[in-house]
Amino acid sequence: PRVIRRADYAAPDWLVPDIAMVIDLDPAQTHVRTTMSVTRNGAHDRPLRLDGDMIEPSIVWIDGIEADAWTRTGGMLEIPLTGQHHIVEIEVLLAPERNTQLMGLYASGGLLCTQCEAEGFRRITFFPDRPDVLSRYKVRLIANKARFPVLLANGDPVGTGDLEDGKHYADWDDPFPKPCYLFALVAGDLVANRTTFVTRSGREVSLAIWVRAPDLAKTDHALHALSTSMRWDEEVYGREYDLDVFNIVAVDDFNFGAMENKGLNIFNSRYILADPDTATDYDYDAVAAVVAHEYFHNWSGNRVTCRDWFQLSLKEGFTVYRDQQFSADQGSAAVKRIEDVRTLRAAQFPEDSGPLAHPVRPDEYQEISNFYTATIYNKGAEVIRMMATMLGRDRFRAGSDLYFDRHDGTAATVEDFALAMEDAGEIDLAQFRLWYSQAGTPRVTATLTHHAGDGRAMLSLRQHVPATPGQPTKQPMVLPLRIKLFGADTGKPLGEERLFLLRDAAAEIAFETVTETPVLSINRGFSAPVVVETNRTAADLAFLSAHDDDPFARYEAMQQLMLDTLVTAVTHGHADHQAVIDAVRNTLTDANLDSAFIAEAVLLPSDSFIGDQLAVVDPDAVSAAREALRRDLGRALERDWREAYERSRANRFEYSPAAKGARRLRTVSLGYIAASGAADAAELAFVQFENADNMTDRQGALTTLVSSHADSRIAALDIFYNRYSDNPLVLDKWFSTQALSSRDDTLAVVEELARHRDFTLANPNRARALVGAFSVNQRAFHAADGRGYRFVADQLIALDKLNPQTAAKLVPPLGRWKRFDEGRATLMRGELERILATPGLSKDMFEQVAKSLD
Ligand code: HT7
Ligand code: ZN
Repeated sequence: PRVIRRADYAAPDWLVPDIAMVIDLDPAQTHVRTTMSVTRNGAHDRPLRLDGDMIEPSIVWIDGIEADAWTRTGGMLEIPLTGQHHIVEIEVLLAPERNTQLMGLYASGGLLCTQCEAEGFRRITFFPDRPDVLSRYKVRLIANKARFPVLLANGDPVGTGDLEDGKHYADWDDPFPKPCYLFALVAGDLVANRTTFVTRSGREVSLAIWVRAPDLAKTDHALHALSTSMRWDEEVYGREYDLDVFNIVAVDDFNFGAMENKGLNIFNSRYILADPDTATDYDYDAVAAVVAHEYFHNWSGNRVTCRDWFQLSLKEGFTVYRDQQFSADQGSAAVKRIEDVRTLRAAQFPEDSGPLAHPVRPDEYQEISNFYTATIYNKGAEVIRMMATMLGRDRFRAGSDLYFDRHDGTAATVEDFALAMEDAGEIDLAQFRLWYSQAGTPRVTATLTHHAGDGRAMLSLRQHVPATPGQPTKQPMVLPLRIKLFGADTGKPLGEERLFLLRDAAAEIAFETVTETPVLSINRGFSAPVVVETNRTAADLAFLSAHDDDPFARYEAMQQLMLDTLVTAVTHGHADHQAVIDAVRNTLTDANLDSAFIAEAVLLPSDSFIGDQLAVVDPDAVSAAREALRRDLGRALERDWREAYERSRANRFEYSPAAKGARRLRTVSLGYIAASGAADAAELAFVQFENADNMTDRQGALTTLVSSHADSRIAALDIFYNRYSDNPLVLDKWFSTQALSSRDDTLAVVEELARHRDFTLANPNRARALVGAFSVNQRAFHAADGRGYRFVADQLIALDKLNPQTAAKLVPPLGRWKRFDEGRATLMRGELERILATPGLSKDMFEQVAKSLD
C-alpha cells in the first residue's frame, strides 16, 4: 500500500482558478462535463495530473480541440500541456445508483447527493483532488423535473429554467474559491423549512432545511439551532455569514454525521430530525451541536481551509472546540464539560494507548478516511482549549481574529494557527507544539505533602508520555494544570486557584501558610487532557466530591473514588463500598445541586473505562464488580432513589435545561432502583415506558427493561418496534438498545438481530446501531469463546464489500487485543488475520487491520 507522508508535501503543479460543471443527473447514467481553466504553478514542465477513482473519461478537449495525447496511470489522468494557461474539458459518465460506498455522487432514499471529503470528488470528475487547489465554481444541474424538482448546489442560485423531455435546470454560482472536497449537489423531491437571518452588517440570508415531506415537522429544532449558532459566531468570534443562502439537506444514508459543503451542508438525518416522540434529549443536543459544528466550518474550514490532510485537525479540532463552547453557552457548562471529557476518555484515550495511536498532526497515512478520529477531533479540540486557557479569553480571541485575517481565502497549516496565537497572544508555543507531534496520553503523578509545623505544603509533579507506535521516546510536554487546595477541616479554599504550566519531567510547587490539612484539587475543569494519579485517600475524594467549588473537579473526585473502589474489587475480589455509598448519598440529596449535574455525578464509570485502568482486562470480573456496586448503591439508597425519581416527574414534556436534567435523573434513579432488585422495579419501568410523552423517558425505561429478567421487556420491545417500524432512526435505537444490554444472552440476541428483516449493512446508521454498539458492549463482545469476535469480523468482511469507510471505522475494538488475556488476545488476532486474508479487502480495512495486528 502507498504511504502518504507529510514531509513529502509539495505545492500543486497546476492551479485551477475557475471551474464550470454541467451535470445531467440520472440515477442510472449521469453525464458530468467539467471545464477547467488551468494555470501552471511555477517553472516546471510536468504534465497536468488529475485524480480519478472508478471513472473513465469519455472525451477530453484542450482549448476547445478534442485531445488524444492523454494517458492513464493508476487512477490519474495525465495530460501534457505546453503553455501557461489552458482550458481543459472532460466528460465522464457515472452510475450513482450503483455507488454503495456513499462517496462521490450517490443515491439515498430517492435523492441524489454527494460526499466529497476527503477524496470523493475524484469519483465525480477528474481533478487535482487536494485541499490546496482552490477554485471558483459555476454549476448547472439538469434533471427530470417530476422526479427531481429541487436542484441544489454550493453558493448562490443564479437561474432556473425548463428544458425538453420533462427536464429542468438550475444554475449555481459560488464566488468563494474552495477546495473540491467542499463541492456538493443534491437533487430530489424535497420540501423546506425556511427562515431569514439578518447578519450583523445587515445582509439578509435565506436559511432552509430540506427534507422529505413527512419529515418537515421534525426540522424546527435544527433550524433554530442554525440561527442561534450564526448569531453566536458573530458575537463570540466576530464571524459573519457570507452568501445569500444557507441550505441544509438531510439524507438517510451517510458515512459520517454531516458535511460542511460551502452553502450546502449535507447531514445524516439523525442530526437534523427531532421531535419529542422520536428523539431523546441526547439527540436534541446532538442535532444542535452538529448543526453548529458544520455552520462554524464556514470560517474554520471553508474560508480558511487546510493545506493538506495532515492539517485536518486545524479545521476539525478548532471547530469541535467552537461547537463545545457553543453548547456550553446554551445550557449547563459544567455538564457539557463532563460529557465532553467522558467522550474523550471513551473514544480518544483508548485510541491513544492502542495500535492506531497517532499524533493530532499525523506524519503519514495510507487512507485518509481512517484519520477522521477522536484524536484529530476531540484531542485536537483539547489542544485548542489549552491554548485558550493559557492565553485567556481576550488574547485567544485576538489570536483567532489574526488567524482568520491572515489566512482568509487560503489553505493553511497547524503551524499558521500556532503562529497567529503566538503573535497576537504574545506567548511562546515552541514546546507546546509537541501536542501536535507527539501521540499518547501524558500521565501525571501528583504527590502532596504537608508540614503542619511550618504551614508549608509541597506538591511534587512528574509527567511521563508513554511510547506509541513509531514514537518510542517522548519529550516532556506543556501541561496547563489548574490547581487549588481546600482545608479538610473547614471545607474552605486555601487560597486562589493557580494555573501551573508543568513543562519539565518533574517539578515542585510550594504553598505557604497552609494552616490546616490540605486536600488537593488538580486538573480542574480537565484543563489538560492527561491521566492524573494522586496520593489522595478515599476520604479526600469524598471530601472533594462534596466541597470542591469547581463542578468538574467535584464530578471527577466522585469518579475517582468509584474507580478506585471498582479496581480494588476486580483485583482483590472484593471492596468496601461504604465510602462510595456515602458520597453518592451526599450528592443525591444536596438541594443546592441541579438534577443534570447530580445525574452525571452518581453514574458509575463504564465497564470499558474500568477496564482501561487494569493491566489485563477481565471483562466478566469488571462487569461483576460494577454490578455489585450498583446493587449496593441501589439498596443502600433505595429511599433516596425513589424520592429523586418522584421529584423528577413532569406533567408535560418541555425542552429546557431544567426539564432535561430532571428526565436524566429520573432514568438514572430508575436504573438504580432496578439494580437494587426491588420487586416493583420492572413494573415501574414498564409504566414509565407506557406513559412517556417523549423518547427520553421511553428509551430510558426500555434500556432498563432490556437489561432485566422481566418478561415485560419482550412486550416493551414489541410495542416499541410496532410503534416505530417505519421510522429508521428510532429503529436504530431498537437495535442498539438490545446490542448494549447487560443480559447474558445479548450475543445470541444480536446474532438473531443480524438476520432481522430490518437489518441491513447498506445503511451506515443501521450497521453502527447493531455491530458498532455490540462491539463496545465489553462483556458481550469479549465472550471468552470468541463468538463475539467472530460475529463482528463476519459483519466487517461483508460490510467492507459495500462500504469500506464505514467498515474500517468499526475495526478498533478488535484491535485492542493486547489489553486482554492470552486466550482472548489469540482469538481476536485470529479474527483480524482472517479479515486480512479476505480477497479484495479494501485499502481502508487493510490499513486498520494490519496496524492493529502489529
Ligand atoms: N468534515 C466532515 C467530514 C466528513 C467525512 C469524512 C470522511 C468520510 C465521510 C465524511 N463525511 C463528512 C464532517 C465534519 O467534521 O464536520
Ligand atoms: Zn468538522
